Amino acid sequence: MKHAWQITAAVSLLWVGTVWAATGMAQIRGTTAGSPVTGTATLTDTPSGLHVSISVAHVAPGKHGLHIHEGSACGDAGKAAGGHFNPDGVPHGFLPTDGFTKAHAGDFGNIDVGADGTGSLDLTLPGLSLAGGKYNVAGHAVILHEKTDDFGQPTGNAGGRIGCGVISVTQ
Ligand SMILES: [Cu+2]
Repeated sequence: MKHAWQITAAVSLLWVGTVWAATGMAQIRGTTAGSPVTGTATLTDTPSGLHVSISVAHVAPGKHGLHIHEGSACGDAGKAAGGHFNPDGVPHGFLPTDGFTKAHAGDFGNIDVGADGTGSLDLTLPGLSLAGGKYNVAGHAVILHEKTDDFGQPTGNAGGRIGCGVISVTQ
């Protein structure tokens, strides 16, 4: 039989794990047959927001739009991921500076890819989470676009979807 303090400790750890320590990832792959695009998104719930670290490789140099989309599938050249993750039904923007009232919750802007075909993006986004609620990104798809997000309406004119991966909670 467990002592009360052991049960309390176990419950506390579970609570901390659920609220602050959740981690997730998405394995990004090319959306068309033979595409060399690869990448990884690593997500961590922290007290200051969801830390998102994304790296990609084998991508054409330049800025590429990077968003969380509503769907949880990557088929049909990425179209299966649906529209942007936009639980508030607001205009398109850049979440880190525009916030939830002027940007979609999935508006991560662009990832800058260098001449060697690799790029990385690190953002900490207050309000986003892996642990439930309106802004829970778990189960949604990370989409890497063919072109630059110019922040025009309705979705930034970023063209086709060259990379995609669905976010899963790992811990
Ligand atoms: Cu997008």
